Amino acid sequence: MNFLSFLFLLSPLVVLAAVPHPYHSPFIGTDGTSFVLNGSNFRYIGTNAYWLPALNTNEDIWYTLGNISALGIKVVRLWAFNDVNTVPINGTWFQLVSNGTVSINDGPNGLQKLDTIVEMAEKRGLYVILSLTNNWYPLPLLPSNDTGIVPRDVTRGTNNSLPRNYLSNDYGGMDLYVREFGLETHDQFYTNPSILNAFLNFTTQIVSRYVNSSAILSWEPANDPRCNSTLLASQSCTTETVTRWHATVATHIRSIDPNHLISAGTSGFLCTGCPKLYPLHPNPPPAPSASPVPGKRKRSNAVPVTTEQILRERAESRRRNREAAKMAGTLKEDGIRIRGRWVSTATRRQETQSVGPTYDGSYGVDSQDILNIPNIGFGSFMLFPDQQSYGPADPSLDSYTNTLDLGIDWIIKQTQSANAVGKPLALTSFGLVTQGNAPDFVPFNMTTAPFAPDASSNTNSTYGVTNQQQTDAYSKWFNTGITSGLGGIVEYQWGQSNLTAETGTTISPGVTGISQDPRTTPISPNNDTTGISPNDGYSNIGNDGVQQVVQTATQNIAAN
Ligand SMILES: *[C@@H]1O[C@H](CO)[C@@H](O)[C@H](O)[C@H]1NC(C)=O
Ligand SMILES: *[C@@H]1O[C@H](CO)[C@@H](O)[C@H](O)[C@H]1NC(C)=O
Ligand SMILES: *[C@@H]1O[C@H](CO)[C@@H](O)[C@H](O)[C@H]1NC(C)=O
Ligand SMILES: *[C@@H]1O[C@H](CO)[C@@H](O)[C@H](O)[C@H]1NC(C)=O
Ligand SMILES: *[C@@H]1O[C@H](CO)[C@@H](O)[C@H](O)[C@H]1NC(C)=O
Ligand SMILES: *[C@@H]1O[C@H](CO)[C@@H](O)[C@H](O)[C@H]1NC(C)=O
Ligand SMILES: *[C@@H]1O[C@H](CO)[C@@H](O)[C@H](O)[C@H]1NC(C)=O
Ligand SMILES: *[C@@H]1O[C@H](CO)[C@@H](O)[C@H](O)[C@H]1NC(C)=O
Ligand SMILES: *[C@@H]1O[C@H](CO)[C@@H](O)[C@H](O)[C@H]1NC(C)=O
Ligand SMILES: *[C@@H]1O[C@H](CO)[C@@H](O)[C@H](O)[C@H]1NC(C)=O
Ligand SMILES: *[C@@H]1O[C@H](CO)[C@@H](O)[C@H](O)[C@H]1NC(C)=O
Ligand SMILES: CC(=O)N[C@H]1CO[C@H](CO)[C@@H](O)[C@@H]1O
Repeated sequence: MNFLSFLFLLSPLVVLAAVPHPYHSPFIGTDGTSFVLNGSNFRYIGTNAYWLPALNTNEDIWYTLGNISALGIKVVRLWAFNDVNTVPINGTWFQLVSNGTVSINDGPNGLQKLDTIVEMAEKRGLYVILSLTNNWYPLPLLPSNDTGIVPRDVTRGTNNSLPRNYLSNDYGGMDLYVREFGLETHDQFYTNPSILNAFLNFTTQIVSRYVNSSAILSWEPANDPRCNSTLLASQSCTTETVTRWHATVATHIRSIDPNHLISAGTSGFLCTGCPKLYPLHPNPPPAPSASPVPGKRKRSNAVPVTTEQILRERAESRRRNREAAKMAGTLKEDGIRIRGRWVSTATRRQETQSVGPTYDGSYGVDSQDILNIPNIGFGSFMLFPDQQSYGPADPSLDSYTNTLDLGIDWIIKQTQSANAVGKPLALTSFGLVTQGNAPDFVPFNMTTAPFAPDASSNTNSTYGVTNQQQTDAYSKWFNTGITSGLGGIVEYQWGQSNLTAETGTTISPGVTGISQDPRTTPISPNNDTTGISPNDGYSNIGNDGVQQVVQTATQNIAAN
């Protein structure tokens, strides 16, 4: 903002118009570690539906939002980016990034799709979290042919494929910019001036459309930003690279949009030993003396998560679990005996001495430092045990219990970290792959489904948890999040049936997963023209238990 426009903002009339009283604003704000809406604390259950802009009709968007809202869900997180390097014959696309130049599609199959979603969300009383780019855009793609559709090669060995936009990692993103600008490393997305200019330009186009919409909960600069992706990072990428980029993008968004929150879109990785660009104030200043919000939580005096704490708590929990297993007679010894004395294995010793990649900055992400950037309004984290380890497994526990417990511990540590910064926190996506979803499961960094029946990589025909285990895990994680004070909990992800299907588009007739090729599968014999939403392994469509748990969580979080 230049000095003149700064003065202009200070004139009383403009201040009234642009910055309503924080406690009676139509926009969601924050107060300490709480979200605030119109004078009250706002806590929400949400869902992810990255594919909403790829639906074929506006009615489909309207009904999907209606079904979401009918469960009591208040927030939907989705992709506000859809980058291509060749204009596709049909389907949605937002931005052409090609050979170092960019142009934006604001037509009916472009940003007008997003306009429709935002408008309909507002009518349905829903709020959206809009991500502006993605860390993940793995290749290869199959070659495009005369259909103009560039499919993903999903099932190894068969060349079975899915249409563009079916998978969450098929919407362009950082690696597409890097390639099309003729560069090489993933972190050049964060540091190259031409890419930064193009990305800020795109950001301006999106953000300026909805400055006055009350349906925007927040702008998320990127989904799951890290130093590495399919393209690897240069040696110079550190947590400071990623933190600095967030500060730049947040400053830019704030210069366009004074109304909406800007959130960190990270997976929540912390770095207990990293230097900080935004160190915590040793004595936090008193909270602003605005009129208190009813039911507002007191400012927490939480301290950041430390290496010592993680190691101590892991050792204590192992000891407790070991005792319990001994009592129950289920203890599985995993060490070796030396002269009659029990000694744990070398791996175990090593595991108990390092905090591991989720806490040591290996991914180039320090979510605490990013959260403490002044223009970042709230923190976010994710929980995907099928794709990420959240700590060493405890040998006294079975693998499902380990998954559950590590998830619970991750949620609690994240809350502690955000409390230390003094800002709200949301779990913006979490999921567990079920046996039913396993054939459709494509990890974020891959274009193939490792557990598809015909995948050459498929060595585990029973991969995934049961529906009941998924339901129980979601229930426990929701409850942990609610009792530990999360502002929002957003499941991954919504599944919607009865969508309008058209051959050659993201929603194709008769397609129920990757076992069929939507480009070639003929209209089903009864000429069914409906389809279901994309499934990258986490759709909640096949498990009614999860739908019920989500609904219960919407009631519990409101009552808490
Ligand atoms: C905001 O709260 C006031 C009372 O505190 C209420 O009259 C008004 O209807 C609320 N506005 C909205 C949009 O909910
Ligand atoms: C849910 O979606 C179906 C179509 O799949 C639609 O008929 C129904 O009206 C929707 N429900 C709501 C509450 O919008
Ligand atoms: C890419 O741009 C450069 C100059 O900016 C030009 O020389 C080159 O021909 C372009 N390549 C393609 C494939 O358009
Ligand atoms: C393009 O792909 C479709 C679907 O796989 C196939 O039917 C068609 O023959 C292909 N066209 C060419 C020219 O390869
Ligand atoms: C998309 O393109 C394919 C191939 O040209 C065509 O068969 C199909 O009808 C198109 N679908 C839409 C919705 O335009
Ligand atoms: C898969 O497609 C690629 C590229 O079109 C081709 O080279 C390869 O032979 C195909 N493999 C199979 C098993 O069809
Ligand atoms: C910014 O976006 C506009 C609109 O699409 C485009 O015309 C322009 O070339 C872009 N500029 C840069 C520097 O990317
Ligand atoms: C990730 O990025 C860092 C920093 O550049 C690098 O040292 C490391 O080797 C990368 N890790 C992987 C798995 O590529
Ligand atoms: C993707 O990530 C998984 C889990 O971290 C890893 O096992 C796999 O090798 C990765 N695949 C690629 C293609 O990077
Ligand atoms: C196969 O998957 C199941 C369920 O996720 C798991 O319990 C089992 O350990 C896996 N087996 C192998 C060999 O990976
Ligand atoms: C489905 O459509 C085809 C072609 O339009 C038609 O020949 C066939 O009779 C239809 N089948 C049914 C069951 O309606
Ligand atoms: C409202 C509606 O159309 N519901 C249908 C959605 O699809 C399922 C399964 O195909 C049908 O059973 C519903 O009747």
